[in-house]
Amino acid sequence: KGEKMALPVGITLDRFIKRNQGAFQFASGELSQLLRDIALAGKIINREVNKAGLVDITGALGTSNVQGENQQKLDVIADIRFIRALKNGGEVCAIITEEEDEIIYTGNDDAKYVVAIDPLDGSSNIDVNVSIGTIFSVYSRVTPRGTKATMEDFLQGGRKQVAAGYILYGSSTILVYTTGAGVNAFTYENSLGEFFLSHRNVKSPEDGAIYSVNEGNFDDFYDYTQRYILNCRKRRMSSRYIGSLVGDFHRNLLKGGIYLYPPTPHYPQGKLRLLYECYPMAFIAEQAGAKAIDCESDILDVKPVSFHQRNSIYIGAPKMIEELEQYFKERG
Ligand code: AHM
Ligand code: MG
Repeated sequence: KGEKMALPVGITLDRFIKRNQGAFQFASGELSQLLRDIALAGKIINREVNKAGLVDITGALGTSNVQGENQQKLDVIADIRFIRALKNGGEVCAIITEEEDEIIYTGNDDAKYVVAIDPLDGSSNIDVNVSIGTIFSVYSRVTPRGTKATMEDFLQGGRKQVAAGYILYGSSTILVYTTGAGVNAFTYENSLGEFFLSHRNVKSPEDGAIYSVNEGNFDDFYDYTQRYILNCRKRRMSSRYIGSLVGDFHRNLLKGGIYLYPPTPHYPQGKLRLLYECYPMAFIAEQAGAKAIDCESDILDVKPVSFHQRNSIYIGAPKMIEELEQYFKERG
C-alpha cells in the first residue's frame, strides 16, 4: 500500500506522487501539489547551482542573515526562488526559512500547509563546487484556514510533520522525501527536466562503518562523545565529512554511517537548526529505519520553542546510534 506499491521502472516524480495520492493523510491533492511545487523549486535551484561558476552569483553578498552568518548570493537566490514557487503553487499559507527571521506570508491564507525550509544548506561549500542541499519540512496548520498562520503552526513538534525531504545538488541532483509511508529518492535527468524514481523504499543499513563529524572540534566534545569517536578510530572506520549535512546524511543513509554534531563552546546547543535541519532529517531517518537522537531523547520528541533554535544531533544506522547511546548512559 501507499508508496510501497509495485511501480514500473522509469516512473517520474509527478506520476509517483499522483499514484500515491490516496495514501496521503487527506487525498485532496493539496499535499501532492505542494510536493510538485517543491520539486519545481528544486529544479530552478539546481539550474542556478549549476551555472554558479559561470555567472557572477557566487561569493559573499556583503550582507549577513538573521543569525549573523555570512550569507552567500546563491543562498539568497535559493531563498527567493523557493518562496516564489511556494507562493505561486498556492498550497502553503506561510513559510519560515533559515535566511529570514520572521514568518513569510504567501498571501494564500486559505491554504492548508506551512513549510520550514533551509533553501541552501552547506553554505561553506557553495563557492568551492562541493555538494550542497535544500531541506524542507511540512506541517498541516493548526490554526483555521482563512486566518493568518501563527508561530503555533510551526512549533508543533517533529512528530507532526506530514512530509519532509531534501534535495542534494551533488554529482547528480536527487530529491528524497517521505510522507510517512517510507522514503523514496528521485534522480534528476537534466535533458528531460524530470526527476525519476531511482531509489525505491530506501532503507538504512542496520550497521555501518562511516562516521561523519567535524573532528577539528574534538577537544571541545564531552568525554563520552570523545570516547565514542576514539572507538570509531580504533575500529578503523572511515571518517567522511563534507560539511554539508544533506551530502553527509545521504551518503550515510545509503552506505551505513553516523553523522554527529555535538555541542561545542561555540555552539552550546549544537549547530544545526531544529525545525528545518534536524526534524526533517530525523523524520526521513526514522522512515528509513535509521535513528536520530540528541543525548536526551529522540530528535522528533525535542520540544520546539523558537524558529531558529539549534539542537545537537546524532543520526544514522540504528546499531551505531544504539552503541552511542551506551556511551551517553555512562556519562556522569
Ligand atoms: P549552514 O546552514 O550555515 O550551511 O550550516 C549547516 C552546515 C551543515 O550542512 C553541516 O553539516 C555543518 O553546518 C558543518 O558545520 P561545521 O563547518 O561547523 O563542521
Ligand atoms: Mg543550514
